[in-house]
Amino acid sequence: LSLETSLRRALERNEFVLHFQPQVGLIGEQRDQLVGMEALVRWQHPDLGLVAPGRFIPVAEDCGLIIALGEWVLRESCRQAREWQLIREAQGLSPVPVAVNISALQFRHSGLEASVVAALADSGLPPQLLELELTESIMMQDAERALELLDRLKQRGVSLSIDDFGTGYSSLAYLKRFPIDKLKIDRTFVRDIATSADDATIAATIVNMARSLKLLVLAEGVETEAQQAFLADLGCNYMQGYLVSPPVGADHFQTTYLLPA
Ligand code: G
Ligand code: G
Ligand code: MN
Ligand code: NA
Repeated sequence: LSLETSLRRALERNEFVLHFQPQVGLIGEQRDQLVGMEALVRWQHPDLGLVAPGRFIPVAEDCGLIIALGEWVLRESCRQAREWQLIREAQGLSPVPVAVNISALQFRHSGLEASVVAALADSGLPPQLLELELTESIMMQDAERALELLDRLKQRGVSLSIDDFGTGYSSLAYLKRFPIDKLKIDRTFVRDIATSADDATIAATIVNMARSLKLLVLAEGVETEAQQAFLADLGCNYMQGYLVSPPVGADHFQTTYLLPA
């Protein structure tokens, strides 16, 4: 059986699951507060166990199955975020937005806007609680078309962030024109931030640029308190990484992060 056929079957058999990774404030009143969560897909294989997305997302992208899988991820993210919004509301807690990764093919596919609209409408999730993560290369590949699509998505009320920022090629002119809300600093720049002058400078430059463009900025892959302290000093708004938590299953996420005792 080819991996492609297995993936197609896995979708039919509902074998995909979402894990969630918390995003936490670094500075000001939001310091140490849960500010968001990133949804990350896994394949719960009957024999192989939990399969990481690095193993099947590229294949799904190559064979076009990423469109159907991406729609499932969008729908399930919205459904789960809405369920959690209602649970937290009953406890007097504020809602937590969910961030969803959008692949290159999904972004080029003409059905993306309709998929987003349908996932929001069917779940009842307010658009303000959905964030779409795109990479620089996805946005810059056909920047004029991207600008139009991003403007339409933005008008529908969803927020937009640039994932893995700093690893791709960004036109600063477009960065200013795109209706982006947030930059996510790639974890390769975060890793040696406290020990490498070059990486410290890159991170500081991204944070300063984000501030002058009035964008929020999140650091990915934060694993140590030294990295956290360094990023807080730079004025970085949020962090995500193993220091807080790896991506975890929905039940664990709910009991540990959404409904703290
Ligand atoms: O979850 P993990 O850290 O193993 O993710 C590995 C890679 O898979 C990351 O680059 C992440 O962006 C990607 N990925 C995880 N979930 C999704 C998803 O739902 N859609 C897309 N397009 N990529 C995903
Ligand atoms: O490309 P994207 O940023 O969507 O990928 C998220 C990936 O980063 C997931 O595979 C997740 O497991 C991984 N990740 C999350 N936090 C950390 C971290 O602190 N360190 C490392 N090395 N990887 C992380
Ligand atoms: Mn991401
Ligand atoms: Na990333």
